[in-house]
Amino acid sequence: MAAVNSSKLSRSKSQLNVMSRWNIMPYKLHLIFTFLLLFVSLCFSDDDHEMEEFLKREFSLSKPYQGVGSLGSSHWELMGDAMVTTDQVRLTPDMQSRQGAVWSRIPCHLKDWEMQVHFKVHGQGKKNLNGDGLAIWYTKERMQKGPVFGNMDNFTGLGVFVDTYPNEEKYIEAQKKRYTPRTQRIFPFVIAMVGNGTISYDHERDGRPTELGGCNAMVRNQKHDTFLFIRYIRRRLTVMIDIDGQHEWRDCLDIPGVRLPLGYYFGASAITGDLSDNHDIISLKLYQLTVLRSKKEEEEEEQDVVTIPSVDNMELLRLSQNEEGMSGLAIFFTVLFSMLGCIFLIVIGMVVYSHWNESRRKRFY
Ligand SMILES: *[C@@H]1O[C@H](CO)[C@@H](O)[C@H](O)[C@H]1NC(C)=O
Ligand SMILES: *[C@@H]1O[C@H](CO)[C@@H](O)[C@H](O)[C@H]1NC(C)=O
Ligand SMILES: [Ca+2]
Repeated sequence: MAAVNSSKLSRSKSQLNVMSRWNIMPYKLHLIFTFLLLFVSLCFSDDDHEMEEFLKREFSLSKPYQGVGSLGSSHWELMGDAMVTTDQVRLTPDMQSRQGAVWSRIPCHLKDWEMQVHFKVHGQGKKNLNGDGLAIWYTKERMQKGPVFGNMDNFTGLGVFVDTYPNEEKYIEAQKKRYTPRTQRIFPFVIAMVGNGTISYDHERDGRPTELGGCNAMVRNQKHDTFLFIRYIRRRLTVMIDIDGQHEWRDCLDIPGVRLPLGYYFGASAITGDLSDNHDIISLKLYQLTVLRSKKEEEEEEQDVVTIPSVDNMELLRLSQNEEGMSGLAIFFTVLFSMLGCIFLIVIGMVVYSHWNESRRKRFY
């Protein structure tokens, strides 16, 4: 109320007053800004540790993609069917049997980082008549063609896949087997995988045997922007998505004990088969995260240098994922059977009541 009154007042007063109002504005703005910053930093801070982030241009790819794809003059190199336009790096067009990639030329030696991926998957195909998806990489190898979303199999490092086609579901359906709720997934589905050079990605099963975790993500043919965040702090891998146009991050997976060596390459790749889509990268932004470490932590990391990617307690991880699936199934059946039970009791009750009613009427007549 007071604010409205004062603004009316100032409008009726002299130029000088208006001037002084303008002098106050920046101060207010400043206050608001400080609060916003505080709020944002609170939201983004990693538990009890302070954290700062710096955009690293040499590991980032954004408009106008200066020099990308031309010889040697950029930090990024194109491969296969990938093409640069004014608005995006198109990894594949919406055509069959294409594959393309964009790879950083510089190995990354940052310990803690976050990759923010602005991407777009779109095409003419109807739902589930599109494919196959795109991948974001942090690997030892670069510029290799192959079956894993346009990259080589048995890769060494981290892959985060936006899988847009349910191969396993179609495969099981083709064998005329029933697809059970436990295994049912809604596609597109995002998963993460860590390879050590000898682990194969199982394309027919959408990578389930080797996945660290995942989530569904309706990213296809969206009018708003879609983002993927891959954060790696203190050997903890977190993947988040922002795909609803609400500028909110949604957790996708969060796994501690992910050991990734330094000096690997960032990249993005995509593939189409019989089914296709445009797979576009609009930007890749890499932030260095400066995480305060205690002396002890630093010493431990120096003694325990990672040379081969691995994930601690991978067996436990897989077990807990299966249990999660089972308990979901258990809940489903519990609810189903209790509902059936209720309906059964109600029907019995109605039958008994109507019999009792009839026999009572018969007694009267
Ligand atoms: C890679 O991982 C597999 C499965 O965890 C393991 O059997 C194999 O020994 C690992 N290879 C290397 C080189 O560490
Ligand atoms: C990947 O590794 C598996 C098992 O180690 C092996 O059977 C397969 O031939 C390898 N594939 C490629 C393309 O190297
Ligand atoms: Ca798939």
